[in-house]
Amino acid sequence: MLELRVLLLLLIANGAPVFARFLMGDRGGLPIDSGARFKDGRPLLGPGKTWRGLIAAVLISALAAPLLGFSILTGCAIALLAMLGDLITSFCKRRFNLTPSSRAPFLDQFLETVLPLAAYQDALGLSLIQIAVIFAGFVLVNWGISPLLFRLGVRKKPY
Ligand code: CTP
Ligand code: MG
Ligand code: K
Repeated sequence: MLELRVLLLLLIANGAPVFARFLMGDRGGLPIDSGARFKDGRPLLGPGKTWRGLIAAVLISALAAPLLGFSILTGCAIALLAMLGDLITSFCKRRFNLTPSSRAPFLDQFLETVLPLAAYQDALGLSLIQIAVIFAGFVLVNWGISPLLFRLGVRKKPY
């Protein structure tokens, strides 16, 4: 089922940075914004956006993609677009004065799923309804498993 395969790829791409931090710890994750601040004085992106997370997303998605019936290239591109969406989200959260790692329901999940889906809509043959279903599934899975991953020590926040 296409929707399920795409949903799994997006969960893997967006989950990879969290697992990379869990496995390797807080040290060693070089912030993408190098600690820079925007003209409003707040972090450009924040310390939660690291090169390690971005690289982990691309590498793990490249490995997972063929298992889900996608090419390695598609896996890399979907992961890169998901990470781009995630970075844009963090940039916007900081501009809205939301502190790093704060909870922003739906906003936290929106661009990291919808940006890659919109870019790959034609290539994957997805309808707008299917994109909405995948986004809803992504939000539901996050709500379902984030508290569990928090209790297991994988996530730093229960969301
Ligand atoms: N992460 C990372 N590199 C990335 C994205 C995420 O290392 N490019 C790791 C960080 O440890 C981050 C965690 O995954 O704290 C959870 O990611 P996310 O929820 O996207 O970031 P937040 O910490 O919540 O930051 P923000 O408020 O900017 O969304
Ligand atoms: Mg978060
Ligand atoms: K996010």
